[in-house]
Amino acid sequence: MSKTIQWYPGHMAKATRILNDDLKVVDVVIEVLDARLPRSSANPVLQELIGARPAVIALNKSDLADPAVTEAWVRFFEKQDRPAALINAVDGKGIRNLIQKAKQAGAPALEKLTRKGLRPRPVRVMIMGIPNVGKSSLVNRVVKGALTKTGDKPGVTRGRQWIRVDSDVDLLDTPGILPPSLPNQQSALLLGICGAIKDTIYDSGEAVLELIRQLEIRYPGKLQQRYLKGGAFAGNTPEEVLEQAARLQGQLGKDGVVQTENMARMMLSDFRQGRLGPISFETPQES
Ligand SMILES: Nc1nc2c(ncn2[C@@H]2O[C@H](COP(=O)(O)OP(=O)(O)OP(=O)(O)O)[C@@H](O)[C@H]2O)c(=O)[nH]1
Ligand SMILES: [Mg+2]
Repeated sequence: MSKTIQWYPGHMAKATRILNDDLKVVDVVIEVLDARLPRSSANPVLQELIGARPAVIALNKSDLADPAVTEAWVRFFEKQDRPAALINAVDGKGIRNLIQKAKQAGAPALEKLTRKGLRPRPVRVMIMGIPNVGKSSLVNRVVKGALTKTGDKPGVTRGRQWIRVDSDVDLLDTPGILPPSLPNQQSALLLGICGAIKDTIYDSGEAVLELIRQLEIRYPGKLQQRYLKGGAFAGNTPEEVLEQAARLQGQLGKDGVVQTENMARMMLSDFRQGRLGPISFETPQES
């Protein structure tokens, strides 16, 4: 794609400044990553803000990611002394473990307070991450109430609110922040496919071709199984695969012309609903 993706809205710059202020009273940061994209869903701007503060990584949407790959990511981060936990913010899997790790990470800061003779208080945990990775879902799941607004569109959370979880933990949800620029076009498309960038901002035609390219490399046979009943694709290029899938799925216009746009929408939607099975786009081994 030759056109530059213009996707850094002004509110993100403002939100970044607010985050920086809020961070001053925070003991621990939980950085929420998309388990399917732990590299591309990490925001270097947030990492810079977090600095040397204790942090725990939450690999969310683990239900949509390849379990073996997610496990490998947890080991990868922990080897770098970065505590990590795989979670599912919707059904609650792994959240107890995550909060436990956050408490552990915050313990030294609280001990310091007691040594100074100050009263013990809950550990203050800030949830950070790019849009749509499931920060609010995580907070909701932890407090088991619908106190925070969640949505299936990136950029739903704008305000800030501390939530007392129990006598040990306070949580702060934050709005999703994207870095002002992405390392490369592929990362941008994968973030679009996984829902972190608004549909209107990236080229969904390019995105579906990238999805096909990735699946053919990482999970050969998956697309054939779903759209070709196990048969082989006649073509090799992503464009050919898309066109053949459209034909075989009966995506034809009145004049019999294949409707690849419909097929593209269907594939993206199938992927996002997890109907193509668990998929990871990034592994710790690849640099
Ligand atoms: N399958 C699956 N979906 C999830 C999971 N966590 C969150 N979601 C979905 O992802 C979408 C975004 O969730 P939110 O919690 O609103 O994400 P957010 O990070 O708060 O987004 P912003 O506030 O816009 O930055 C919603 O449709 C959630 O239901 C998960 O673990 N698995
Ligand atoms: Mg939110």
